[in-house]
Amino acid sequence: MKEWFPNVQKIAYEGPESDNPFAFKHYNADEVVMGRTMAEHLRFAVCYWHTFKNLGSDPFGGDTMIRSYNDARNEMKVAENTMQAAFEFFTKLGVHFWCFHDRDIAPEGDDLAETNKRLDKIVDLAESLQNDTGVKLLWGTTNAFTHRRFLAGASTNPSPDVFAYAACQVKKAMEITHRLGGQGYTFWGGREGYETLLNTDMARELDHLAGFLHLAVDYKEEIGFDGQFYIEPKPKEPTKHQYDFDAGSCHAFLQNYDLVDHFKLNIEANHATLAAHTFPHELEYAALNGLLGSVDANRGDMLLGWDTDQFPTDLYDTTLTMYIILRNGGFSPGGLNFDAHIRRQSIDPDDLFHAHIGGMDAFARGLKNAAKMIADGKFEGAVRKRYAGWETGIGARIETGQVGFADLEKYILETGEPELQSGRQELLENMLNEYI
Ligand code: XUL
Ligand code: CO
Repeated sequence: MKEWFPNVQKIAYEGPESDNPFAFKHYNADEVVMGRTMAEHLRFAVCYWHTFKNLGSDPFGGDTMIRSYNDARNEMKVAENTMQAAFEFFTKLGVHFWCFHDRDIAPEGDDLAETNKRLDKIVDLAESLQNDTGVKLLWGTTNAFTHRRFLAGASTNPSPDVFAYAACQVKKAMEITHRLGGQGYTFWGGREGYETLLNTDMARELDHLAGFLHLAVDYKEEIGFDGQFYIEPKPKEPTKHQYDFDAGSCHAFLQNYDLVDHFKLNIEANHATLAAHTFPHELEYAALNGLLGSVDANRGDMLLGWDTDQFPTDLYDTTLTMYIILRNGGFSPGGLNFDAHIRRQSIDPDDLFHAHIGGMDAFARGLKNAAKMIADGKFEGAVRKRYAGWETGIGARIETGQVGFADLEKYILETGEPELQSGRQELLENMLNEYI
């Protein structure tokens, strides 16, 4: 069989002393950390759209990357070659999962029937490659935002015909995800949002979005798909205001529309920072509301205000991410999907390997750091100490609902000015540096 990445062999773990750029220095798939292997904890996935379909174009210029699998005369041949190349890449990298949008893997035909036929053909190939390699589908999704029919959104489009078209697409994408044994299905809001309230009936659009998701929940049941549904928050881009703004607004929306039992969140690092939150903030909020599902691992750029989708290399982020995930029992059936693309000037296929190796090593270090932080218990101890006042006396009586305002007034009149304690932020930050 043709090799699409002949320069690169299977990536092995060689340890921190290695200077081989095509080896892992920290990610050792079978190494056990806190009772599970690194592979079981981290559940890395490669995303199809950035890794194989993003060829470096930006708003100012076209593609910069030349790939042998794109060099075929017809679009379906390109799609087949790309799928072969993708599974070679997954296998050489040693990731166990992948993620895709329907339109990443097969080009649209002249009408929906032809488009679906093309998808089925490529899914046949994907299924046999999954069987040959053991690589599994973390989640599937729909691209209902690139085609011009979706210029004003999919389920929130003012046109019911566009709503119906999007439904057909999600129906089919759920079917193929199910067929490929997908462990989840993601709804990212695409163009579900608005540019100006002057032309937008927000109440109606939100009702339609919820109605659409209820139809998806019904269809999930109908076809017996038992994967996890995810909503992926993002505050802006492509619309000025995306309805799934952040974890908090998604939570409120899911509660309002009686959907909260059917969804978890897929938290993306760069979407968190676009919402002016930190990535750990979004993870923690999701976790404490039972919504921590999966992660789109990437990072933004402090100096650029858009979704740069860079590969994650920040050890503070990976450490704090894994600290939250480990303390919440891990994230199966979710995982760490590299929703990231290499920079426009990184034009070689080798760069795809460097990027993923770096991201996997960064998360492996984050995992080990977090495991050590948990074992040492220093941070947990500091937080426990800070809130110790709630364990006994007046604190316990407030928490258990035994006192009213009048009781609290009496208490303060008796005890006087509250005693204050330091937040010790600098000390805790110094302590964190010792783990990085
Ligand atoms: C867009 C984004 C998407 C979703 C899948 O910003 O993150 O790639 O992850 O549709
Ligand atoms: Co994403």
